[in-house]
Amino acid sequence: MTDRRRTAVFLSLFCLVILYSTLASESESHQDSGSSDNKEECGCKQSRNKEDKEKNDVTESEADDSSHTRFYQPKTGDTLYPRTNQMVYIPGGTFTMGTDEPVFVLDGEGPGRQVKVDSFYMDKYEVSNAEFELFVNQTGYKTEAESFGNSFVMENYLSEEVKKEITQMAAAAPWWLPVEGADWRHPFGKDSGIKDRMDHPVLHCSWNDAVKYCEWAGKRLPTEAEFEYACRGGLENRLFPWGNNMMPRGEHWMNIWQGAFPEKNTGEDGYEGTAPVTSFPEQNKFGLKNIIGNVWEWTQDWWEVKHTKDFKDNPKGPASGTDKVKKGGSYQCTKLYCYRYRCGARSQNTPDSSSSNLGFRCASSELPKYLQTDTKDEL
Ligand SMILES: [Ca+2]
Ligand SMILES: [Ca+2]
Repeated sequence: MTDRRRTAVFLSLFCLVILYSTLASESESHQDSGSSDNKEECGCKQSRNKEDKEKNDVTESEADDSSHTRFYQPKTGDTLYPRTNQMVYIPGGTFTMGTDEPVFVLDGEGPGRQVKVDSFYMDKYEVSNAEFELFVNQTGYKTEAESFGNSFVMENYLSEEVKKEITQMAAAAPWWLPVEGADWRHPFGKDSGIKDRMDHPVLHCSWNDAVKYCEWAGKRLPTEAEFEYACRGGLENRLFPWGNNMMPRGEHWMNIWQGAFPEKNTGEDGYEGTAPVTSFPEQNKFGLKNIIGNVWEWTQDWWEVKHTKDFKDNPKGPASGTDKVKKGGSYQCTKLYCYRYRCGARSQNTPDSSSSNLGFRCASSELPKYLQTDTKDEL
């Protein structure tokens, strides 16, 4: 147990303007091509167990095209909160997974390779506290963070009282702290709660917890290929689900970090922490929300970084490993630190690890009966 819980870290005057712009661009490109090592600086790799290319060809208008979206509304039943367990239909196809222009080479973002994915269903939203509470109330499930008695939280979100009790930290990412009593009901330590954040994504769920929840919901975790296919929304070689412009029409379409990380989060996108799972526009034609940003999301696959360009049919990743793949980046990611709120980006954690910026959503090959409009089944 001790070993498993090891804390594992951006015309002369005219010519001058052009020259400056070029230098700035090269500087930015140099920063982007930095090593994978700065992932710890947003906590992307941190776990309990171990310590641009923005092009002008904006295609965000396609994100308004919801004609391909088939939306499934569950029965509401006697729940205290509006249900957010709806699924959308993702028609199968072949796409370019990964990229030949990796930002973080050591993450295994490349090469771009042709991958076929069968049609499937995907949760429209990240799993919320309200949905997870239904699961716990029905099953009595205890999460791994609750069993361990602690989980990782970024220092900025802790009260002074909680910070006083911290006795250890990870050298590579000192702003990530193992907090006693942090779990899904107490996301920022024992003096915090979820009463006012029932529509926010559930936090501090390990991969193992996520699997149990999805099983209860008659679903499963998406494979990495399914997640990336759903994220890309039918667009080829784009950074974001809607295209390459980080702020389409000058608007924020995802919950990330604005300001100098980790000192200052200006919250210009409306949220310094997590956002409700229903917030922000649908990010692509599949109707998915927060598929990038807000919280990282677990996938089924074991982590590996070496990929071939060989065609793959519904890949499920390696047969075994030590870490699981997570996708989408989080509210703690900035471009200079953890530029991983891109569909082709990826990171990893051990399956028993949990933190305050990691959640999940479920997928399914078949639509659960209780989500079908012609049934009275409820969940
Ligand atoms: Ca934000
Ligand atoms: Ca997300």
